[in-house]
Amino acid sequence: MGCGGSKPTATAPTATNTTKPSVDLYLADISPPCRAVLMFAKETGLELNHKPVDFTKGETKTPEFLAMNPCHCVPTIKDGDLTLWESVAIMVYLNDKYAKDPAKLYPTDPQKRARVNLVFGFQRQFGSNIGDYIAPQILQGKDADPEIEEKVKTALDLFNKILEGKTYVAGDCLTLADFSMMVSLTMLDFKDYDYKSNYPCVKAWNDRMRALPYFEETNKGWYEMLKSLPS
Ligand SMILES: N[C@@H](CCC(=O)N[C@@H](CS)C(=O)NCC(=O)O)C(=O)O
Repeated sequence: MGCGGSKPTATAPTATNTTKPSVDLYLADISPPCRAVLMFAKETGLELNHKPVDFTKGETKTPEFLAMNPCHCVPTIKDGDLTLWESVAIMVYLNDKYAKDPAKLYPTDPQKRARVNLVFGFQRQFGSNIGDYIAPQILQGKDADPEIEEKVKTALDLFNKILEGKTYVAGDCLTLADFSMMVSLTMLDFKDYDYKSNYPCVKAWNDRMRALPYFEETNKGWYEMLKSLPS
C-alpha cells in the first residue's frame, strides 16, 4: 500500500485569526510534549502566556511548582482555577475550549476519533522506546545501546505500518496525534539517527510535518540544544 498524499493540509494562522485566552503554559522548549502543545497552539492560532521552566535545573521540583503540579512535569497549564498537565489532556482541553473548529484536529465522529486515540496510545510506547534510547546518550554521555535500538527499530516499523495509505497519522487530515508523534520522532535527530532509509511512510510523513509553516519555530529549542552538544 502507498503512503498517502503529499501536500500539507494544515493552515498557517495569520494575525487576524489568532485567539488570546488568558492561559499560562509552563514549558521547556526542548521538551517533546511541550513542543507538541506549541505546534497545536500555532496550528489553532492560540496565543498562550509562556512561563519557561528549566526542569534540568530542578525548577519543576520547587515548592511552588509542586503545589501547582505534584507530578512535577511540563507542559502544565493554568486556565483560571483549572490546572492541567499531560500534553494530550492539555491539547484536547484547549482544542475543545478555544479552537474555532474543534472537530478539525480532534474529530467528533466516533470512528475518526478512535483512530486518533489509537495513535495517542501507540505514541506512549513509541516515545518511551525512543526516549530510553536517546536520553542516556544525551544526559549521561553513554554509548548507544544496541538492545534498546532494536526496540526503536520495532517501533519505527510499526509506525511505518500505521502510516501506510495515510497522509497523516490518523487518516487524511492533520490531528492532535500528529503533533505527539512528530515531537517523539524529532528525538531521533540526535546524531542524525536514520529513520528515513528503511521506513518510507515515516519519511514521507516526516517531510510533510516539517513543511508545516510553524515547525521550525516551535521546535527550535530542541535543535538549538542539539547543536550546542559537544560532537
Ligand atoms: N506524559 C507527559 C510527560 C511529561 C514529562 O515527562 N515532562 C518532562 C519534560 S519532557 C518533565 O517535565 N520532567 C521534569 C520532571 O519530571 O521533574 C506529557 O505528555 O506531558
